[in-house]
Amino acid sequence: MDDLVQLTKDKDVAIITINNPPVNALSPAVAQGIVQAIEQAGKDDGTKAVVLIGGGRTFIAGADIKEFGKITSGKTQRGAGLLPLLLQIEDVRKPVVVAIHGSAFGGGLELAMAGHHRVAVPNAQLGQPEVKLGIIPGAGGTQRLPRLVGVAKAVEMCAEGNPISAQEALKLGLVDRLIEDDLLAGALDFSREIAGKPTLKTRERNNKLGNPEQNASVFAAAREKAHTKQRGMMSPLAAIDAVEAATRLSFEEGCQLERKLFDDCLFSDQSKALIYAFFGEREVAKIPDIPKETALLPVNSVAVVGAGTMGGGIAMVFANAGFPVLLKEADEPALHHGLATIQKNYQSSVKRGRLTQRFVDERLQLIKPTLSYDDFGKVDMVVEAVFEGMALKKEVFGQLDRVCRPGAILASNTSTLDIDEIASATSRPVAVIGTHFFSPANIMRLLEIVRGKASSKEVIATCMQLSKKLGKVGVLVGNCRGFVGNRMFGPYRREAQFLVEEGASIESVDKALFDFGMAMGPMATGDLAGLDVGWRIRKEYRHLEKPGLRQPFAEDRLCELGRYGQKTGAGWYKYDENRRPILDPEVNEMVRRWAREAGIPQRKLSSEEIVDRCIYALVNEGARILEEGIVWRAADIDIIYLNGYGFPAYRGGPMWYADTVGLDKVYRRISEFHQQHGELWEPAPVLKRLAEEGKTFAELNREQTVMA
Ligand code: 3H9
Repeated sequence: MDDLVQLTKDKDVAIITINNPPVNALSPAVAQGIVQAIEQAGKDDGTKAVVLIGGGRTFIAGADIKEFGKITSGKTQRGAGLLPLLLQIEDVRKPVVVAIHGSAFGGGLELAMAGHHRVAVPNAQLGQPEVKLGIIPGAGGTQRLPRLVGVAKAVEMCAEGNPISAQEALKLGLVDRLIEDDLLAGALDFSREIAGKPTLKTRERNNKLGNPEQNASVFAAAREKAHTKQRGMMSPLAAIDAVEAATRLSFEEGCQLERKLFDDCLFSDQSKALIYAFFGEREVAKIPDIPKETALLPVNSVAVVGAGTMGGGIAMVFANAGFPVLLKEADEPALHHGLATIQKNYQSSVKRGRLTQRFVDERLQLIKPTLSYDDFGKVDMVVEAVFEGMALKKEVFGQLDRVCRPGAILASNTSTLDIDEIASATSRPVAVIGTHFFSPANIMRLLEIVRGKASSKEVIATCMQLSKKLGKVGVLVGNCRGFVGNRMFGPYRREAQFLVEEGASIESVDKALFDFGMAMGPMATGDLAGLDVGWRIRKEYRHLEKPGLRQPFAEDRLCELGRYGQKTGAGWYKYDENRRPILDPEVNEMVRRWAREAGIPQRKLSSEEIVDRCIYALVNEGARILEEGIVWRAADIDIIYLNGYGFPAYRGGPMWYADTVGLDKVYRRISEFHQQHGELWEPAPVLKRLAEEGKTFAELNREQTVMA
C-alpha cells in the first residue's frame, strides 16, 4: 500500500483514508490500495468495523478520467476493472461504513454503494455523472443504485447525470445518516452502533426493483426524455438499458451487460469528444503567459453601464453571484424599462422553479439603479454594455476614466469592436479589457474575455478568476473583429444563406444542422438574434468588402421588407404569439425569384453538403484564428462553440470535430469548395500544413509565444 491509501485504527475500528489530490480520483492504484487495506482489516481480529473516508476536500470524484484516453488509444492494457474489487469490499465480513464529504461521483459512488453503510455531511453531493462524459457507470453503478434508491430515481441519476444532495440521498436510502459535525467521529460512532449486526450486501437487496408494468412506463418515459433533452447522445440510452437490465437479469448478468454497454460508449467518438471537452473546459483557464501566482485585484462591487437586454442580464449575473451592482442608464424611462425586464426575467425563473422568491428578493436588493456616475468612484469594476457603436463606447470610457478609482477594472461588453481603440479613450489602457457576455447573459455559460494590447496581467487574471465566481466559462481571446465566436459565426451563417440562395429550402438547411446536433439551425438562430443586427453591420462595413466578391443578399432583402426575425413576428420564418416558428412558403418563393434575378444557378443540395459547407466554414475560420494567435489552442475555440453557440458537446466543438473527420479529408473538401465557390473558401495555410503532415488541431503546438 502506498501513500495514496492509509490504513490506521481507532481502537476497534479500522480507518481507510484515501489521499489522491486534488479530487481523490479512483485510479487503479487507489482502488488496489483500498482493497489491500480492506483485506488487512478483514484479517485483523481486533477490528470489528471499517470506516472508509476521503482525505482532503472531497470523498472520490470518480474514476481517473485521464485513464480512459490511455485505454482507448491502446496505451494502457486493460485490467478486469473496478467491478471485482468492489465485490471484494462488499464480501468482507466486517461492516464497511463509507463516510462522504464533497462529492461521491461516478466510481466514487459505486465504491460507496459496495460498502454496507453510508454516512455523509449535509452538503455532500452524490451522483453518477458518467453520461456527461459519454459513458455510463462501469463498476456496477447501474445495478446497485436501483437496489438502493429504486428504479425511477436510478434511471434519472444514471441517464441525466445530475447529482443529488446528501439530504435527498438520506430520504432515498442511499445514505443512512447525516453527520453534522466531525465526519470521521460520526462515522466511527455509527460503525460501533452497527458492528456485530448482520450486514446487508447491496447486490442482494432486491426489494426496490419494482414490477415489470411500473418499470416499463418508467423506462419509456426516460427514453422519451433522453431523445429530446439529450438529443443525439448515445450514453443516456445506454444508461437506461443498463438500469433496465438490473430489473430483468441477475446482478452478475446485469453487470456483464453494463460492462458491454460501457465499452461501446467508451470507444465511441462521442465519449472521446466529451472527455476532451471536460479537460478543455479546465485547460482554457490556464494562460501560458500569465503565471498562476499573478496577483488578483479585489472585486467586491461592480457597476454596469446600460440597462438594455445585455446590461440588465449582466447585472443579474453579478447579483446572482452576490455582488452589489450599480446599474446606470441615461434616462428614467430606459432605466425603468431595464429594471422591469430584470424583474420579469427573475419572475419567470421563479415560476419555472429555477429560483426561489427569497433568492430573487435578495438579488433585487443588490441591484441599485442610478442615472448618474456619482457612485462610480466606489466600485471595483465597471462593465459597459451600451449600444454597439465605437463613438458611444469611447465617450463612455472617457467618462469612466474620469470617475473611476485608480486600479478599477474597466470592461466593455462589446461583441465586435476594437478593444484597443476603446481603451485609447482612457488614460489607463492597462485597466481596460473586453468581457463579452452572450445573450441571455444570465443563462449562457460563455464569457469571452478580450485581451487588449495593454490589458495588464492582473486585470486578465482577475477576470478569468471572476468568470468562475459568476458561474461562467471564461475563455481568453485576442482582439480582432468579432473576436472568436462571432468572427467564425459570420462565415457559418454566410454559407447557410448561400445554400438557400443556391436552391436549398430554408427548412432543409435548418434541419440538416439541427440533425447534425446544433441546438438550432442557422436560419432560426438568425431570426432569434435579429436579422437587422447583421444587416446594420454589413451596411456600416460595406466599404471594406472586396469588389466582385460574392456576398449573401437574401437576409438584407428580408430586412428591407421589415422582416427582422422573431422581434417583428417574421424573418426567415413567421412566428405566432408564443414565438413558435411557422414555415412561410412565401419566403422560399421570394428567395427563388431573387436568386434567378441574380443569375444564381439553382440545384438540389444534399444535407451532407449543407453540413459540410456550414461546419467547414467554421473550421477554416477557426484555423485562421489559431494561426493568427487570437487563441492559444484549438480547445479555446471548441469551448467557445460548446458554451456559446449550441454546438453539440458530443462532437467536441468544430476543431475537434474536424480532427475526428481527419484534417486531410477536411482540407480536400475545403479545396473543392475553393474551386467551386472562389476565394472565400481559400484553405487556411495551417489547415493545409497539418493535413499534409498528418496532424490534428489538438496536436498543434503553438509556435508563437505570445497571443496576438
Ligand atoms: C467514472 O467514474 C466511471 C466509473 O463508472 C468507473 C468505470 C470503470 N479524474 O473540476 P475541478 C481534475 S467516470 C481525473 O477544476 P472543482 C480536474 O481535471 C468519472 N481528474 O474542481 C482538475 O485538474 P486540473 C465520473 C479529475 O472543485 C482538478 O481535478 N466523475 C477528475 O470545480 C480539479 O477539478 C466525474 O465525471 C477525475 N474524475 O470540481 C466527475 N475530476 O487542476 C468529474 C476532476 O489539473 N469531476 N479532476 O485542471 C467534476 O465534476 C469536478 O471536478 C468536481 C470538482 C465537481 C469533482
